[in-house]
Amino acid sequence: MMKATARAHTNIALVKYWGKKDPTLMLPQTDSLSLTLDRFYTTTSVEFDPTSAADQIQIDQAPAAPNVAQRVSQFLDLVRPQGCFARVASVNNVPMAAGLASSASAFAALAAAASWAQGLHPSRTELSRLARRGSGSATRSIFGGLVEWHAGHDDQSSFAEPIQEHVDFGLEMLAILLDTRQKKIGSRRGMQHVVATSPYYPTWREVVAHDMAAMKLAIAAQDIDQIGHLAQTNALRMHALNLAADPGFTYFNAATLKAMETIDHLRETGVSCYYTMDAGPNVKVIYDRRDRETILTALTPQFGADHLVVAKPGPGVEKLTD
Ligand code: 2P0
Repeated sequence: MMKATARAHTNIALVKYWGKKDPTLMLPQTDSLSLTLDRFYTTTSVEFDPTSAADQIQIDQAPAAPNVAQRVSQFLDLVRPQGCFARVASVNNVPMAAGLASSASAFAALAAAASWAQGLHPSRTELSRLARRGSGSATRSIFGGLVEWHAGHDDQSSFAEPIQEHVDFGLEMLAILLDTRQKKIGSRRGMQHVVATSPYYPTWREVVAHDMAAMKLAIAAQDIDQIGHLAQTNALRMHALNLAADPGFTYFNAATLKAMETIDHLRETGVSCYYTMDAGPNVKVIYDRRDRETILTALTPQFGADHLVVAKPGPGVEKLTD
């Protein structure tokens, strides 16, 4: 039976990946560092069928769009047994309309399921390198907790490894789900445009080198205030690259700016909380779990309880039994 099912959780970067140096091998310009979350994940089954004439790819119980199916098939070409097509069924567990659906959990789960379905036993480092070929951020979703992706210089040297797989202090993240109707520039296109046209790109590389070192020190010290401060500054500098591109663009909308202002204000009143944003308008809040109720109480009147999702550090990729 050439079938396996894998589950992988999404991750949010505290030091962002934003640019490739090799789009074919998917080598990033810089290292990055993330937190894997328990709340958002993808479950994917892969079954190789020697009698099948084409890949069949289902996402959330519907046939995948042609461009998505092509991306999955091209990824499977890296690992499939010679000339053998696959049935793929993938389900995303993310809150409705969250805009948090992530290629990170999707390609991490696909890399594992496609390998395990053939009876292969790759190391997690090998799985991380394989997941990278599907989507950069998937490199990190093979592991749980706090994870570092080494940029590397070739296929062999670009992989993630855990810094602290079981986070033993109070670090937590809360997603503020905002209006996701805004037309979005895909990450791949956004970062490529920034590398090509943003005059701040050389400075960004220096920023990341500094932030990686400082973030690892803050994690070792379990200093959530410093982790949050570094993550917020790093996120703002990533988004500054976009504003400074030619033409400039942004993932923020009015609600994003309002949420940023609310978090900054809450912090000024003495609650340690910080924000980070990715390739979309949603805002993620970084804080110590002991402040969770205070923060939820402060945010609920403005955003509504339905739009606030608490996430804890989550696990690495897992094999599910069918
Ligand atoms: C990150 N993001 O480090 C950054 C921060 C979004 C903003 O990685 O082209 O879907 O597949 O490598 O991984 C999102 O980009 O892009 C991302 P590809 P990916 O999490």
